[in-house]
Amino acid sequence: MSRQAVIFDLDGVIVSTDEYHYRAWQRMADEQELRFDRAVNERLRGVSRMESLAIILDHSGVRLAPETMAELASKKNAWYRDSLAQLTPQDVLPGALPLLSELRARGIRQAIGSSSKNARTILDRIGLRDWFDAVADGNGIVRSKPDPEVFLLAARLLGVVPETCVVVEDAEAGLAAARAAGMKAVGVGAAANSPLAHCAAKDLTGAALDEWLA
Ligand code: B16
Ligand code: MG
Repeated sequence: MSRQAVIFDLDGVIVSTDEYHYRAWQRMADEQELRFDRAVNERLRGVSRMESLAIILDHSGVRLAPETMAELASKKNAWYRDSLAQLTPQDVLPGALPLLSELRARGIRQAIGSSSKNARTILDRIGLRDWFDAVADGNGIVRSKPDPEVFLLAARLLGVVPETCVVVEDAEAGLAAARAAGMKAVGVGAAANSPLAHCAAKDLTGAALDEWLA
């Protein structure tokens, strides 16, 4: 199988915004007197905003009307977006730029496959927008990871068949989505030890590109 594209998850792979997500959810939880901690936050990795809120509410055994949930999610997002203003190109995770450069030199197409509706803002803040031939994100999909929709959208935007794609992910949900899309799944960071990963690395500096593209 000749690999034609690599699809990168964004948060946790190219840039680390988990701490910003964590602080914004914590603020919302404190205001609403909900139980929340870093262990619960870990479960939100790669999960959409509304599904994240549902997990947080469920953890406290709370049920809310859809309109109230929409208000809370939008408040959290406003706090989160305020913190994105701090992001700069310095926040690109180690190994990302050399890897993108090497892939481009090898003629491999590259895309973003992110659950985030803020993906384009983040790419602009960190100055990497022009490195990607396609951006598939939370705005273009109905079902988020572990559904394969975002990665299948990325393949379609790139004009390649899913079986020729490699996905790089830091979330279990993302690895499951990659497999469901028929793609090779590379686990990095928090997902490096996942049984769902076809291959793994602690971060992008440890990319064994020949193995990833095999
Ligand atoms: P937003 P990824 C995901 O991004 C994050 O990992 C996850 O924590 C977040 O809830 C989700 O995006 C939605 O983000 O609220 O910005 O739309 O890892 O898929 O790039
Ligand atoms: Mg991620």
